[in-house]
Amino acid sequence: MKLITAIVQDEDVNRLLDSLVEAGYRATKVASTGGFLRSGNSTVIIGVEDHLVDDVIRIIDRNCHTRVEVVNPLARMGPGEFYMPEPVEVQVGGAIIFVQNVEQYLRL
Ligand code: 2BA
Repeated sequence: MKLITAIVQDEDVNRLLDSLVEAGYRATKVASTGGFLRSGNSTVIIGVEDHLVDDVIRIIDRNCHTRVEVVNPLARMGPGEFYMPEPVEVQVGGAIIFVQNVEQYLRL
């Protein structure tokens, strides 16, 4: 068995959960925050048999889209002094996916 952890954008998560449930998968959504942008994203955890991993990844791929975010970095000039450099574009993924082996899966 594998544990798939997918970090996706909030805009995509409900559609993704609908598609997963419709296809018969069990999934858990956890609210999360990206370390770089410090804005909300969603982490979806899905436990599946090994042979179903590719199908789940296909469903994630179909439902999660890459977007460009414009961020305004705040740069420090000296103690207490800041300036606003040009906004920069950051491409935020469709999804970041980790696949890990599961030692035990218990439903009590
Ligand atoms: P954030 O950390 O908020 O990152 C948002 C986007 O900013 C990233 O998109 C990437 O394009 C850019 N970025 C992140 N760190 C950067 C850095 N040190 N320098 C320059 N640009 C940087 P994605 O790569 O698609 O990641 C989307 C979200 O997935 C991330 O949000 C984070 O929450 C998660 N993530 C990505 N890679 C991860 C990893 N190796 N481990 C844990 N979480 C990860």
